[in-house]
Formats: sequence, C-alpha cells, structure tokens
Amino acid sequence: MKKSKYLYPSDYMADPSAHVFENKIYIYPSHDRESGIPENDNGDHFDMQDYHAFSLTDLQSEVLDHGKVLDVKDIPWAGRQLWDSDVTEKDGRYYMYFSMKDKNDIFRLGVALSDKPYGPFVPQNNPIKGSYSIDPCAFKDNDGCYYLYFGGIWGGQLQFYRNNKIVSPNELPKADEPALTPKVVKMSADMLEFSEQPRDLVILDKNGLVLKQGDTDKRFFEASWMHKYQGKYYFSYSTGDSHLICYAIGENPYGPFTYQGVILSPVIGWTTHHSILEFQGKWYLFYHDSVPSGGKTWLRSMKVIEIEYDENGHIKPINGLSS
Ligand code: FUB
Repeated sequence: MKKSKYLYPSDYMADPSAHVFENKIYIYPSHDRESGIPENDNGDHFDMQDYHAFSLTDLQSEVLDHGKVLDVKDIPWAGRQLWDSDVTEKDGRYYMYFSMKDKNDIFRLGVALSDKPYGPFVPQNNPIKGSYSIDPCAFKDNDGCYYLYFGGIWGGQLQFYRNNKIVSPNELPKADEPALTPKVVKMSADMLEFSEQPRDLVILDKNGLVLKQGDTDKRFFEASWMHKYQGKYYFSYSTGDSHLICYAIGENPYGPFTYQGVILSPVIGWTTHHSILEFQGKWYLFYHDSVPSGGKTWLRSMKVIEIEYDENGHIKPINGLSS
C-alpha cells in the first residue's frame, strides 16, 4: 500500500487515532462538520459535537462505521468543541480520552468508558482533575503502565500554563526562549486520574540543545502520538503553523527526546494530525487532509498510507501532496 487511501469518503473525519483491538484496526477520529463559524486562530470553526468509531479487518476492506459513540449533549461538564480523542484498553475495558472546552471555555481532558472498542462510551461527570489543553494520546508501555501525552498551542491553550498552572499573561515564549513542551503523565490504576503531576516532554536538537519557540519547523504545536519501534520510544507531533508531522526518539516514555526529522510534509488544509500503528507486520500512518472538501480547513477527511523505516530506525518521509 504505497499510495494513500481515503478511509471514509461519505463524511468528514479528522485527527484519526488508530489502534489494534481484538485483531482489528479501530479508528477514533474527530467528526468535522460545517458549523458556519468563521475561521480564526482560536480554532472556533472546529465546532465538533460528537465522535464516531470505525473499524477495519484489514487495509483492503471497507471501513465499518459503528455510529455515534459519544455526544457533547451527554457530557455533564460540556461547554463546546469535541477535539481530538484517543482510546486505550485495560483489563477488557476501553477508555476514551477526549479534549473539550468546559463551561468556562477552558479546554480540559475527559474520559468515557465502554466494555467494547466500538462503544458507546459513557462519560465521567467531571474532567480529569488537573487536566488542561488538548489532543490526548493514550500509550500503554510493555510493563503495563499507561501514559497520557497531551497539549496544543494557540487554540489548544497550552500557552496559558506554566508548571501545570494558569499564568498571566497567557503568552507563548519569545522566539529565542525554550519552546513550550507537550506534557506526559502516568495514569492511575483505575485509568480515571493522573497519578502524578504532568511532566514536560523535552525535545532536543541533534546537538542536545532544547528546541526554541522560534524553531517553527521543528518545535511542538499539537497532535501528540507515541509508539515504540525496536525498543525505542517515538514521539511524533504536528508543528502547526509550519504544517509538518515530525518525530523525536527517546529511551523511556518521559524522554528527553531527540528530534529526528519529518514524517509527513504539508497536506492540503491548515491542520495536520496523525497516528502510527503496526498491523500484521507492516506500519501505517493514519492522517487527514482537506482535499475532498476543496481545501476547507475545518472539513477534513481521514486517510492511511504505509510507512517504512530505514536500517537505522529512521522513518522514511511521506510527501503530503503527492502520496
Ligand atoms: O480537530 C481539532 C483540532 O485540530 C485538533 O485537536 C488539532 O490537533 C487539530 O487537528
């Protein structure tokens, strides 16, 4: 599968988080819609109201839509905007982590539970205590510990915080200062809470220096994803306003991570967001672009393409426009 393929042409789905559960690929995307809200840097035009779950028995088969699995109306603490989500499994239960603004218009992370990978998911009454910002990625390590990676700048509000607290004046660092970092936190045994304070996930350049906020083609913006390859931890993410999916490698789930390069060059559409998984011995990149909607930033379509590693464990880059 060297050419990318659209996974669900009949509706707009973005930010696909893909996992293998029960020998199938399950995909948990954001459900884009035409809200009529004008586009702005705050992301108000991404006004999503529900999630669907999808599954695939293999990469050649049709994608099955399992229907609506969570609706903003059913979440007691809901304000607006269901952004990126992810799902993980522990002891036969499935935990959906999602980003949504609360009633004060502050992004928090929520969790919803199901006994099946295809939902429906039942939300908890409150957001995860101490959570903030967007784009949770749930990662299970080989030792059975679970971690959540999260964060996103600009509309994702990560710049509101320092040391996990809202600070004034809620600004990004200056271009020559260390970049704002994504966060990583170990989950509690019941998967409903953070077991510790979220930590900074530091990304270094090849000389061991911390990436700067002005390194816009390398520094973190949003869309955290974690996978393991040959015992190493691969943290991948979007650079946002420079529209790249990049990755960095570390020796443990907390890092530090060293920047390696680009996985996906810019696609049509402002945002770029992905997940990576291994299925039946091959590796795949799930992502989205706005080609089917004629370039509308807020109407994205999910896609998949096979990826390869070279002999040094580097991911061979994918061209977002011609693949
Ligand atoms: O889908 C809404 C937001 O757009 C996501 O949370 C970001 O990662 C970006 O893809």
